[in-house]
Amino acid sequence: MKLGIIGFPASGKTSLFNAVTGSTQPVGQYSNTPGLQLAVMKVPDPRMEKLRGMYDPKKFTLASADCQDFTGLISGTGGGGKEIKGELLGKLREVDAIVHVVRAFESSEVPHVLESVDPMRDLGETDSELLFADLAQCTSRVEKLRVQVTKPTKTQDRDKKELATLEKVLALLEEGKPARGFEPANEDEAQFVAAFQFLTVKKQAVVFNVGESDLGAGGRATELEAKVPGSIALCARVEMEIAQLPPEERREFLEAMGIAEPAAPRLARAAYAALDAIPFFTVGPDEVRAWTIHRGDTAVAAAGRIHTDLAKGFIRAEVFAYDELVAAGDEKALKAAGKMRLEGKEYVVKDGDIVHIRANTR
Ligand SMILES: Nc1nc2c(ncn2[C@@H]2O[C@H](COP(=O)(O)OP(=O)(O)O)[C@@H](O)[C@H]2O)c(=O)[nH]1
Ligand SMILES: [Mg+2]
Repeated sequence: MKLGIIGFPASGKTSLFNAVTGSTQPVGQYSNTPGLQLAVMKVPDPRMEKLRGMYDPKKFTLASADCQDFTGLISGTGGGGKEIKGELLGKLREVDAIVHVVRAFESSEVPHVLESVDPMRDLGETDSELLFADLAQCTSRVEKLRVQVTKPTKTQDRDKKELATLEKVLALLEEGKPARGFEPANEDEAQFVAAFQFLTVKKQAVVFNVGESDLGAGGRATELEAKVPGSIALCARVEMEIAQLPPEERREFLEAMGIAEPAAPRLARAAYAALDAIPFFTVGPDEVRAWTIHRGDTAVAAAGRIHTDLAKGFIRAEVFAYDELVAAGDEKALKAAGKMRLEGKEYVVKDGDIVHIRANTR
């Protein structure tokens, strides 16, 4: 899973990035040199801790997400350095989901490019910058195709279909509507749109960055979360400070700040929900590991996540639910109770399934 963190200058992108990846990138730099930082966010899951206790594995591997902190991509003023922006936009087109950081904290020390704090305005402004980027790219492709289809080339039929599809998307964008509103009429249209990697098709996890005094229940954080379904509100600066403490001191600090859960698991949950992604687990004395798939994926797709050979030689999957394992006490008791299931290729893997793939890998 690849996540791209975007938002206004000084909205708290790097603070959040540091908080969830444990990085120590400088924050509060107004140079705004366009660029990209990359680090891995481990996805904490209490179920994984429990499994670690049960299996005492040699290796313990949480699910992870690649996080990219985009600097200078969103200007907040509609403009921006065109060339580098193009390259950065290309990188953003490759992410699975956008983490959209929105400033909601007041601070006289941190200037705002629009000189006032207004989260809903900024949310809209950033979305329109994405829309303009899609509009520009789609327009230039459409113009190119319009010329190309007049020539008798080998790809003429395909080009015509692509043109017809993109013209429909372009009409939406020109009305100021995101490309996600486009409903493909057939598989071809769906593929053309997918290949284009429209930014306004991408799923977003919205993160409101509130001040430390806004964290209490019923305060600004709660209010903003209610305004945008699926969003989370947190204080990125505090989260970053906590992430930089020694692990054994974090719990106490979180409690003192009235934070029920740190940023990483919350952001991961929001991103999983946006992408309709779910975790499944593999267990054993060698390794306990969490994997990420899409909801609705089958056992053979899950096998493919682990290794392509396991998908190719798939025979069957031994499956039980995490909850059943905990209820039974251990794997032996679970098996004795007949709760271990044998499933075929078409079985749809559930959130929290523990899966063992039987495959012919010779
Ligand atoms: N008061 C306050 N300041 C914050 C908060 N989050 C970030 N900042 C400050 O805002 C400035 C910009 O933060 P940074 O993470 O670098 O933002 P970026 O430009 O979006 O990457 C820094 O000086 C941060 O310390 C917050 O929740 N409260
Ligand atoms: Mg930054």
